[in-house]
Amino acid sequence: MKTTLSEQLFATAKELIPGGVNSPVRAFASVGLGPRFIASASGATLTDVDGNTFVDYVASWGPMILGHADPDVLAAVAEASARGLSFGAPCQDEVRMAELITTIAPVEMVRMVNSGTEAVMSALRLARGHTGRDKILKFAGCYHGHADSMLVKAGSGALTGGVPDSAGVPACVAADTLTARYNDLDSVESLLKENDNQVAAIIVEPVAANMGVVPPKDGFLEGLRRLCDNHGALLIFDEVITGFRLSLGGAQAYFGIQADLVTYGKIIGGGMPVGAYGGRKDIMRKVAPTGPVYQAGTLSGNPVAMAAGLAQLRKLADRPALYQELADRTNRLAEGLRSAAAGLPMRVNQIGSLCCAFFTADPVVDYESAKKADTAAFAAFFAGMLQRGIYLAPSQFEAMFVGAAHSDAMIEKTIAAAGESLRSRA
Ligand code: KE4
Repeated sequence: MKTTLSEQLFATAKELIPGGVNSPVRAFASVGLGPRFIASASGATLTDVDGNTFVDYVASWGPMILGHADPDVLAAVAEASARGLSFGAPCQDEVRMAELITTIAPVEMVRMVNSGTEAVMSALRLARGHTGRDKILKFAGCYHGHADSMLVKAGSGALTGGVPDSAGVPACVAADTLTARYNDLDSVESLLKENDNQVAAIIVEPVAANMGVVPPKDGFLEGLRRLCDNHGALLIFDEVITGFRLSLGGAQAYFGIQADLVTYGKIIGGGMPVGAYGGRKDIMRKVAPTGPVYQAGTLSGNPVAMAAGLAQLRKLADRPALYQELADRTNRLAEGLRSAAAGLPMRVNQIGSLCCAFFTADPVVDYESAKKADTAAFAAFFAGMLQRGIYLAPSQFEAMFVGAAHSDAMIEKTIAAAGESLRSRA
């Protein structure tokens, strides 16, 4: 496989951009390869600058649920762009976006921002402002973006790099972040009791997808709801990944649990930089300019980004059956990977259109069990799949994202490539 131009671009990039990338996990460091620089994408296919094509399971880390270069999304972006790129004033599509999100998802009010990180940091500040409390409880291995208080036992790229805590986070900030064990309600209750009346909120990925994919055990989310109510803390669902992916109403609708605040990103931008936070009106009204919690953004609600997000969300809202189709297709993928790995230490977790192959013989139910995965074995698998035209996330601790553009033939090609990759190593 020719990789000349990617290698040349990476060499130049490393002189000008930290690690040659604008987001760490893209550097392929944990899989010991150089990244492929992508020239174009369409449907579920990526084409790199050397002309190699891949079936793409990164999907821009989740946004591209309809597939890359969706014609309706592109048309909406072109039409909006022709009317100007940014006004710094309210526009009609911001109202349409708020109407659509509050109609299809269980939130009463929403504020648009520019990334999932910004959505999370704003929701945390709002929770603290609303409750008058300082501490936040998160879960080891969950990733909520790179706001200081969230880079404590974080997942995703922070975990991939083997550094779940980050330099530069003041001890006084980290001290207000409590870390519990995912799927372990006792660890949550003991922290709430030890920090009685000090915890503003529990923030959780309702499906953990940044330590690989780890679904909630039965009763876990319900238990968090009960513990928050009993201790006067808010429940924040970080739905940057699960929002509009697990179901049209996200994890709240999928599991039937009402959070107090929810964060969104990825899918709601249709590929453009968009985040959002929302929830109960009595809480959201505390956000400036109607309340004392300040949050702002030059490009928040950008008209072109709104047009892209609206086009994607409208197509999803018009096609509710897609979610079962994606779940069925992802289930077939998961079963195929399990068969391909027969006899090898591999556990495949799957829920909805999210899937992850862990190189471990034991069940993966939290950060501790996820960390037991053999990352060297994953790296070898990743390389074998890449060679066979399958583009996975370059980390054991990320998800495979299945979307509408993944055909049955692509799923079967992926399963066959997995069998060959695993046998070539065995
Ligand atoms: P962004 O700031 O990257 O838009 O969103 C941060 C974020 C918040 N919450 C959850 C649950 C997330 O998964 C993310 C970001 N996800 C990672 C992939 N696991 C983004 C990829 C990257 O960092 O390059």
